[in-house]
Amino acid sequence: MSTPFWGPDFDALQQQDPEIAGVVLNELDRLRGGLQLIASENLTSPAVLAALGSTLSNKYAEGYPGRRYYGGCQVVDVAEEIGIARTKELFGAEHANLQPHSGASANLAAYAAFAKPGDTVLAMDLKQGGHLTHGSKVNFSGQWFNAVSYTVREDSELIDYDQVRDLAREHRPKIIIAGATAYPRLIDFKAFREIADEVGAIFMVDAAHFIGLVAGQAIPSPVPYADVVTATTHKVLRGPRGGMILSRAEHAKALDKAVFPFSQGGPLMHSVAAKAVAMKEASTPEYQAYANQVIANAQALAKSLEAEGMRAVSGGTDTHLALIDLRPVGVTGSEAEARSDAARITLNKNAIPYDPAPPMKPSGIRVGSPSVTTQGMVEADMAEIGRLLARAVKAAQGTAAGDAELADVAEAVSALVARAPAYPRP
Ligand code: DSN
Repeated sequence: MSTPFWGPDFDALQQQDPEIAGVVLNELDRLRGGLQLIASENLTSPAVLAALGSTLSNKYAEGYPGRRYYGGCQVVDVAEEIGIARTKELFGAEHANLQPHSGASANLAAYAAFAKPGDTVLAMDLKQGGHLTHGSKVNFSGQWFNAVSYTVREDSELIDYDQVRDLAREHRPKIIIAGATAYPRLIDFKAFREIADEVGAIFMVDAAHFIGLVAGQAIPSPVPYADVVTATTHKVLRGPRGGMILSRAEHAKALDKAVFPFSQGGPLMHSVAAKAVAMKEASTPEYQAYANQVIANAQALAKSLEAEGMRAVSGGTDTHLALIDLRPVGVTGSEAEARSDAARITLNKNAIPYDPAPPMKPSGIRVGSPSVTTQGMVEADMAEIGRLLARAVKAAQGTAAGDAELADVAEAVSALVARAPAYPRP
């Protein structure tokens, strides 16, 4: 290496643009000063951040390694080749594409590879834990495709596989999608595969939420069952914000073409390189221990909230997130989100299955353990977080007593995060 590293230079940013430098510092302070319980977020490593903040951001590299539409790609090719090899190895996948800019872009490409506008797709209802790209009417998936939705059972709040089979037989979808954003339980990929085979559908798994748990071998993998697995790289997996696609070799060409040139132009090579770094990190025994701890922590948090009178949807969790029904404590999800925010606990309001309340004032919250587990928290910390969160949720914000309680909880949160800080100071 003859050239010195020319990476993130925070002094230069502070000198040239103090306003944006201030935003960057304020966000770091926010992360350090509170608890991040948003199930889809995590705290990436300094190594991932270094790759993201590198000159690889400059390079146009439309195409794929060795087959680019620009000169000068010989260096970034190496990053993508390493990233693809690591990803295939980590997930035992025959093919990997690291270029999707996001999970939504990965899903768009997967649809494009296997279906034409007007075709039928079968996926989980957004209101019951699915995703916008699983057929919502406000999204391309619901406008360009005939989207049919399956639900969870009202009694168990688990996916109704009998209903999935019935709908598949009735509608003969081109693609059947498994995967969700607010489903706390394991998904039976074998059952989905059998249904897809019976009706001749492509089986796609949107593993964005749980792919990091698969990487850490903490839950079963969809890769042996699915034709295509789409995912994000920034959730439990703890990589840069972005998407990826895994598939069987037979679908490689169609998927690569659906990413570029069909739905994207130049890949974000700094992000592709950062994804490669994340795959290396996720291949270690330390990461496997992390993934298992993520689940143990989510379970401890759900238990603690239940002890405080709330209800965990489906009775608990097998993953990194829990969906909490707040009706037993008489608080809406929006109130809980605002109160938690005031107590420096960040989470999101969320609809629960068969929610009688409107989407902007749903009955629940979604909590997740990826970020706090990265900070080194364990079950005992999660029990404490549960107690603090319950105090915040129940505090009557806007009254003197409620606001004092929230200030008190915020102080306790500060003390807790001081013991296990995010991005500890050197
Ligand atoms: N918006 C993400 C989440 O929070 O689950 C999914 O894309």
